[in-house]
Amino acid sequence: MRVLLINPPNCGRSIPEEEFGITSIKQIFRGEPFSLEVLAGGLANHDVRILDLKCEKESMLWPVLAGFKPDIVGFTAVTCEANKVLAFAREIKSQMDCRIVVGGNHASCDPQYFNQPEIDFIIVGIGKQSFGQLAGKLEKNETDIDIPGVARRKAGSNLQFTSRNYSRADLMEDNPPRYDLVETYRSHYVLEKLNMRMGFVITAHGCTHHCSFCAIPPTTGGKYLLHNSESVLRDIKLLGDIPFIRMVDANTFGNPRAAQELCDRIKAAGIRKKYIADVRADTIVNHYDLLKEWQGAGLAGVVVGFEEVEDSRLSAYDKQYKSDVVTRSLEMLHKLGLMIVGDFIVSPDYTEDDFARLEKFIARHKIHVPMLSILTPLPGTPLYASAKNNLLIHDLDYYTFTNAVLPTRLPQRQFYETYASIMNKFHSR
Ligand code: B12
Ligand code: SF4
Repeated sequence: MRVLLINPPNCGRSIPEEEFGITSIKQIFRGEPFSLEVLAGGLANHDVRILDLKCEKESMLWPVLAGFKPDIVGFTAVTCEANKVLAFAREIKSQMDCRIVVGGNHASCDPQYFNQPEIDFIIVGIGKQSFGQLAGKLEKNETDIDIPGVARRKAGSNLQFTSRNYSRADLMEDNPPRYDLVETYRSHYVLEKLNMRMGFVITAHGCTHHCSFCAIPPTTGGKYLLHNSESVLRDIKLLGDIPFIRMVDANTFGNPRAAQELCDRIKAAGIRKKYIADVRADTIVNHYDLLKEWQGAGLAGVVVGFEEVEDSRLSAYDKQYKSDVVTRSLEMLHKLGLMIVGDFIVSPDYTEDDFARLEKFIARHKIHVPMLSILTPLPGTPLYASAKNNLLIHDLDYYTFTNAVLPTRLPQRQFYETYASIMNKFHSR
């Protein structure tokens, strides 16, 4: 089968820009559409292409469809991309005969959203194995599509969904990601500040924790699924001379024993690359020596979801640690000399004092790259269940983490101006 996998363009709308003319709140990140490369790895018997509309002009979609004539078009989408993907799917369905499949973070958390006539199948959760099985059945024109993890629309009724029990079999570790399918886009995937080429590798899916705002646990049914170290090593090598590796796990080093084993194997193989990993603050505090070992293997920086500096809010987010862990982890990271990307959540109920406290904290602890996201209840998360009746904005185009979709305590203009001024201060340094 011909399968076209599409990474949607950068999506999202901005209240600060539309309402108050504040144009500086832009979080443009870059990186390869790794989920699609992973999926392509599970489609070995098919002719697969990847179209990255974050690199190409949107208008390229049509000539590519006309030239390739796919039997299956697969879209990935986070929440703020969901509407755009539905619009593309509608247009494609009106112009050609093909099956449209959607997967990714939003489909996993809120599959019902894609219960639309233009979508044929929705893959819920990590999708390498289930998508491969689906493509196999479609190729044989089978009509009985009863595959765990695959939801489908039935005319006039709700989604029909075969539930699943996630396991390591879903990872299909013998099939590596198809890095080759994005070769033409490689020059776009750079770590901008350092102008360094960057590649993605994953060592584990899902997370060991269940923070209330987080959209990761639904992708694996709450499980933490580890790759074996051999397959990770293989993927690092497949990236050839790319010098910088972003480990895109939501929680790298979540299994310290496995993390140590991988570190030992990277050292033994003599691989010389730089790594950046997402690590929990309590992992840093409890496993300082592990980080030190990893630094010896090339770890250059960490992304840490500190989220908050106040105990009551940390506890409301179900982070499972207190603010002293945040400060201790920062001391340890500075002692090691690692680059620190610190994620913080700005709650819509922030006062000027809260903003000032956060700003002071970031400056005092010399966090190199602070990232400030506005608390956003994503459908499918525990936070959404508790906050949905208070939502001011339901249009998912605004679910970019840079808009307050819940009411702000400060007047909106003041909220956004304060938020923007802190971001600008840190990012202009
Ligand atoms: C790398 C990354 C990016 C990259 C690359 C993404 C890309 N597609 O180009 C960049 C930097 C561009 C990016 C951008 C953004 N990101 Co981002 N990103 C990630 C990150 C760190 C890793 C994603 C990844 O590669 N995972 C590994 C792959 C293998 O797993 P996966 O994506 O879950 O894919 C599996 C399944 O979901 C499924 N699947 C996925 N797609 C499809 C498609 C089909 C057809 C099928 C069948 C199955 C399927 O199968 C895959 C393989 O098993 C995640 C956090 C995380 N650790 O997961 C955040 C994450 C996905 N990003 C997030 C967000 C919010 C954003 C941004 C809005 C920016 C921001 N403020 O953070 C923008 C969105 C872009 C835009 N404005 O439109 C959120 C999404 C939450 C949500 N539901 O909205 C996440 C979860 C992080 C978080 N803080 O919560 N991101
Ligand atoms: S925020 Fe981080 S630690 Fe919490 S559930 Fe999500 S990935 Fe895991």
